[in-house]
Amino acid sequence: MTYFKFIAFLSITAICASPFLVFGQSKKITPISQPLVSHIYTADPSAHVFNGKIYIYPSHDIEAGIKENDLGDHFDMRDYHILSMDSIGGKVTDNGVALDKKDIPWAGRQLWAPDAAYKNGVYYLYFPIKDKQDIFRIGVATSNSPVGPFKAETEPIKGSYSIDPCVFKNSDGNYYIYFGGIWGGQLQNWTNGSYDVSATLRKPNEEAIMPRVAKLNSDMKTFSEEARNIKIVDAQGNTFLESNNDKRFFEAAWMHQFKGKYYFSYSSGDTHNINYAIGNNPYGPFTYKGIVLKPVQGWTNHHSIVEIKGKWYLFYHDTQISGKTHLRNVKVTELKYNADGSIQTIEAYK
Ligand code: FUB
Repeated sequence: MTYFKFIAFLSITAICASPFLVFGQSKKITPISQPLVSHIYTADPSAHVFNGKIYIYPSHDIEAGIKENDLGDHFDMRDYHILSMDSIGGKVTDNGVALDKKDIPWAGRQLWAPDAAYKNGVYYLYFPIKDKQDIFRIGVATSNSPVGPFKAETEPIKGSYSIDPCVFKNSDGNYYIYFGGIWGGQLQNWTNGSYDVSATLRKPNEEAIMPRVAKLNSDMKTFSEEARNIKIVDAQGNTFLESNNDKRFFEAAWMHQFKGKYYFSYSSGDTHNINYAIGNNPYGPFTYKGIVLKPVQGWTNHHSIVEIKGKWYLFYHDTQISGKTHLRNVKVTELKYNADGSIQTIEAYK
């Protein structure tokens, strides 16, 4: 499905009242969960539990007045607000501005989906933003509080590029950063660590573009290696083609561990499922297993998966409040595993 068809397909559902009409039919559907906050627009929720409290690191969507295009220029976000809550279903606090674009020395435009990590008394905020040459890089900022304010390093992380960082703490204490996003996220422009401004998307019969991973150094601010490609494979061990839109990677990487296995999840092709694939170590390969979350209202799909007090939760977003692709709202719902470790697919609407 092309970008424009997909927009049309999903924007029909973009009615802010709930329940809302679906696909132009008179049938009403009801979201399974409600926005966590409604006083600001929030998206791309990376959730963590630090010291027993839940923190959500989202993008802060704004109406920047920029016309929608295929490169996502209309997602012109300028700061981050971190949300916190004591328990699922409890009061959600907006902790104010944690990092502003004006305080990132190398920043150009578009603060996209962030993530956070904690080590030895320091909180690290990882964020993608275009540099002054309009190339997406990943930056890091630090704070002694999980809600900031964060102080950005003076340069982006060396060797970083593209968008959607996810920082994962392995059971052995090492940290890994996963990243990448196609189209507006510029991953198609990067081959062997070099940026090619003229690179195009892959052809349908070519191998799909792969997300990236790098181990972090103990300083949490530098890569210990050149970023590696992550192989997502089918049950026979074959990587996907560009035309495998419902299986291949698009953006929104997340990593979590469950019963000793590594679950790599991501938004797919141009179908925008949240898929998952399982591997035996942080680098993969990861074998495709299925869908965590079906496409949501709005064009993007982005998530995090976190264990909180013995239950697992999916944080995600849709456009329930605004009905507009670039003005999203974060949500949470319970995620369940089957006895064999597979994840029960979530439909965001009934
Ligand atoms: O929020 C901007 C971009 O939209 C994110 O980086 C993508 O994952 C998509 O959600």
